[in-house]
Amino acid sequence: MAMETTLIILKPDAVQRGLMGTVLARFEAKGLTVVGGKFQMVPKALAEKHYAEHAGKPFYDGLIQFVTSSPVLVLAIRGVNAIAVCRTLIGATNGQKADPGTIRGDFGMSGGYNLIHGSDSPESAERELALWFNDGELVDYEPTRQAWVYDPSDL
Ligand code: D4T
Repeated sequence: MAMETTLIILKPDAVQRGLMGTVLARFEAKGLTVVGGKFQMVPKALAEKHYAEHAGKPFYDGLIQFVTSSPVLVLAIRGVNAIAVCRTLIGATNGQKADPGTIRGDFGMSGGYNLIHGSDSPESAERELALWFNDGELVDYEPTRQAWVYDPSDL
């Protein structure tokens, strides 16, 4: 099993709705580790690079407007299979369809204002972490609780 790092963004609606702590608590309670974080406005060029695969789609312009409209909390989160585990915690794209118990299922009612982004593959995680974090900004450390999160054979 692979120790992975994934890129998570708490989007403007999560920040404006005061859900940063609630959402971050879910990742921490799961046993995942925050290894990077920054609170920022998103430059338009960065939003366009991040969402390049959606350029030209009907929702693209609104998506760029939304993510650049208000601050976001950008996180790098690490754990065994963290990319898939975080996607499971996040839930389906549209909050109305996302399962209860997921972040979008519990807090969201929209497809566009869907609270949170999580990398969808190892390739996306590598690309997105390099986009949002500079060299040296991720902190390599092992939380003391890790010994009680994983069976040694998981690692
Ligand atoms: P992200 O990438 O933000 O983690 O979301 P998803 O992985 O769940 O969804 P996605 O890549 O298909 O969409 C990216 C982003 O675009 C918004 N969106 C998407 C939208 O506003 N309308 C739409 O119809 C779709 C498909 C929401 C997330």
